[in-house]
Amino acid sequence: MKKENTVIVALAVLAAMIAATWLALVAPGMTGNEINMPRGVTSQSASHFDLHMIVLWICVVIGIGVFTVMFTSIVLHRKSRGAEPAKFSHSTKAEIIWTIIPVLILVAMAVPATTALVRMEDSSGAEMTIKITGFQWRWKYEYLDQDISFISSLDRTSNRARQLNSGIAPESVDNYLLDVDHPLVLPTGRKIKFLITADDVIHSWWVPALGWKRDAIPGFINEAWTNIDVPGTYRGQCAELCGKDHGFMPIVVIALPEDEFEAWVNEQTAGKRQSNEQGTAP
Ligand SMILES: [Cu+2]
Repeated sequence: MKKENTVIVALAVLAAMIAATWLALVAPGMTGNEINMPRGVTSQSASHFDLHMIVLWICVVIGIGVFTVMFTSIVLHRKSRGAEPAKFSHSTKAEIIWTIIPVLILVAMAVPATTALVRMEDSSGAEMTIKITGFQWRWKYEYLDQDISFISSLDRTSNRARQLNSGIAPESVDNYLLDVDHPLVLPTGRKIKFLITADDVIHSWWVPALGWKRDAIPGFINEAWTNIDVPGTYRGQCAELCGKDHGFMPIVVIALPEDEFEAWVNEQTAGKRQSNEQGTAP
């Protein structure tokens, strides 16, 4: 086998691998058909995205290297070209190399991963706390510092449209199955701690833009936190199969700037104060 041939085939395979990777990972982003995970709107989601990209590119480089060697070998050292297989069965040197290199790669990836994980678990210094309880098939939100609580269920329009023979085309409903009657309203720029639990079966509270999901387990309280950077409406769903209406318990988070959030809190508590003064239940 001529050495130049090996180099030419290896370069051709390498170019094909890089082109395929570019088409799969980079090109979709340029055409707006991104297949990557979203960057989210919190510092946590940004660090998870960066971590994901670091690991992805490490895997891509390894994949390109491995497939280049593999396809080059398949093409150049095939039986029809008269290639003779090597006769050795063990190589201590090769075994040491293919053990040490992956270990080093794994250790290098574990450092940023562990840092992100430790940060994710650290809800200290939170400025407000919200208790989230999953029910079949709705969410209850309790603002422990503001004395506000409400149940958030699938919005009426989606709920009507989803009924058998409703006569309402799901396509005609805005945010079909992704809207709720009472969204969770949160302030931006504030560290918010969540206490997540469930009342009946296991649910999972998941809003992709926040960068994490947490199981809601009866009898357990799971902690999580967020600090939203960008005001907006963020949607999510229950992410743990929890029964027949699992697909009908969406989550909507509305992130408001600090002053608008305070106004919302005042509005909620004013209604409560008024009904207390009138001697009626809130
Ligand atoms: Cu569920």
